[in-house]
Amino acid sequence: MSNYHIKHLEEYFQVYRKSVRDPEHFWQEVAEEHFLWRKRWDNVLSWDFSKPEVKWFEGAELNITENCLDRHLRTHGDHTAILFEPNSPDEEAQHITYKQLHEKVCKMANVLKDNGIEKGDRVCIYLPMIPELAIALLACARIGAVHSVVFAGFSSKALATRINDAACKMVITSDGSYRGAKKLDLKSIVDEALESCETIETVLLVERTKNKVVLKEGRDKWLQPLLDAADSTCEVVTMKAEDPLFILYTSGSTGRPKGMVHTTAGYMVYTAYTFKNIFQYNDGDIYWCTADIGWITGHSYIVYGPLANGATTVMFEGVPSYPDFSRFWEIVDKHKITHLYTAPTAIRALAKENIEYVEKCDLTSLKVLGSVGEPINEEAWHWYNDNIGKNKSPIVDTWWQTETGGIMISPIPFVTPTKPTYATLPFIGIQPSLMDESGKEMKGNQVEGRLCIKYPWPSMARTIWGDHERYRDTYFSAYENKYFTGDGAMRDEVGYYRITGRVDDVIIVSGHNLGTAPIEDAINEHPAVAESAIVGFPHDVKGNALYGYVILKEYGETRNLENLSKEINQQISDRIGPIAKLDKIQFVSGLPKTRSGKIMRRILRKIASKDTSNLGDTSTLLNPEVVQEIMDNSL
Ligand code: 6R9
Repeated sequence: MSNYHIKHLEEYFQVYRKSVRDPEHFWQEVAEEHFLWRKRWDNVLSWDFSKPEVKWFEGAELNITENCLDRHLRTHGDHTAILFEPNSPDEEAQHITYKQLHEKVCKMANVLKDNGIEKGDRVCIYLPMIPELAIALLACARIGAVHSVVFAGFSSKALATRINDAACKMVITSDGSYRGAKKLDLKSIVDEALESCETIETVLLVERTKNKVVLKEGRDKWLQPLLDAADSTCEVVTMKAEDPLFILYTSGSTGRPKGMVHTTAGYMVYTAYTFKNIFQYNDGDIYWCTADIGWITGHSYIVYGPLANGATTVMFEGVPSYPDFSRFWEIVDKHKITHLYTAPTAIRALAKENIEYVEKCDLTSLKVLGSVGEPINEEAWHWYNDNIGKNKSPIVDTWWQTETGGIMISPIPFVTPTKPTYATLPFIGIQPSLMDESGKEMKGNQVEGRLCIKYPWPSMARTIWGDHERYRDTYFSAYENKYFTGDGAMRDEVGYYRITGRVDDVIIVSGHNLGTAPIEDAINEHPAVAESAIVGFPHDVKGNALYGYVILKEYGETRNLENLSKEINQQISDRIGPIAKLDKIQFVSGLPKTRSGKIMRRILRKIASKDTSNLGDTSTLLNPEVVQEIMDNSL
């Protein structure tokens, strides 16, 4: 029996049991039947969570682009691989076939090689959502270079930190980017970043907005002429199963971003297998994930997972509100989208607008809807289900993380009965467990605890770039022999999981993970600021918004506090990016602290959420009087 495509609930349970009883045998079968290998593995899995060390398909050799491109040429060469929808609806969409994509990737790979990029070198990609972004990832993968995509909304400082952390040799960027009515000047952000980066030898520039740019002699080159001159075939570099494929940064609870390292074989097998089943993708379907490739969702479910399955994957350059709030639904109508995978924050933003924006479009092509990035609230779930899915397209609420590489808990559409706000059942091969405060695993149903995973799965991150110890401390030290996710979850009476949110110092704003520490660091760098604390509070579109409590060096200072708030937000924007700006800033004389000097965020969170009826135990506070002051002046 082929386990590749699950079609009934009974089959899910059967395959799940098999995948848990004998994971090695199960994944070996999937790997054998559905992928192209240059050399077979010697060993399916070896692992030790105490080190932690995890190796899948050791000894195998392959190239992921051969699986995403070359092997489809014979059967799918003229099928659309990437369907590009530009920012402006007036600009024509592009249908790039597998044949064309293969050629474009080969050319780009040759340009990278001509510019000194070799296997193992790190290449930073800082591009808007244009086809060159996907092509750049694949070109790196083809020659074994490790790509490090930085979301093109990050500031120059954030970009520089990431370039330096991975010691990248090259940046691929563009003259600019379109975001709705705005035009952003990416090249000067890169120029500014590179003032503090020593490892970059070459900058390749895609022309997109025709912004005026200054080229730095000997470093910066326009990409197009190089592509035009490049050879259109490029032999793949054979990769070992555990060779790194990419680095992708995610926020942590300390200031430095964590460069999660994903390797080749396991990542390929798991993203391809999850894509096929969780979206029930069939030939001829048109699949659209609205994420940006700058995040893991875009890596796994715009690029690698869909292409490994020979699917048509849509890349959208723009935003849901441009030229108006009908844009998403117009794209669905125009391209006859069958699968729409988006985020709760987008759903909430669009649900607030006039329903006519939806109703004027024909959405009958839709078959499956997806949600990712944060818990989807009941109201948004129903709006999505009723108005977009018309009660016939199942919603897959997919829980996973940058660190997990692929979807971990999710319904399978038409297979798993859905339940609003529940990510439902673990995917094939995934063994979740809920832990109580004392570190004991909670057995049975109707329990709530901290979500861990107790057995390796193929696409898990293998380390943090340059800091394996931090990898161990962050994910494998809280509970012995388990991967700790940082999320809380409950398991209902039938074993369905509902993710309740982060239990650490990460706050999810509009689906973006933000660590409190880097934002506080950015605020504290302002000369007038002595100390600060950031908490999240509920926001009806963003899910959470940020509330900052700031102590000034001279409290009661006569400076204009409004201007100071603006300066603080500007500072955050410069250091991290506009996504991390604070919605509210309250100047306080002190912060509630424990005797050991720890800020009691629990109290600040309650005040920010206007939930002050029960602040819990404040007796351990060093300075309980400050709580009343903060409440009295709360915004
Ligand atoms: C894929 C992605 C990971 C964090 C994760 C959790 C939250 C993601 C969710 C969800 C509830 C879902 N999260 N999907 N919470 N339901 N369906 O988003 O990766 O950016 O690393 O974020 O996002 O808190 O721990 P990443």
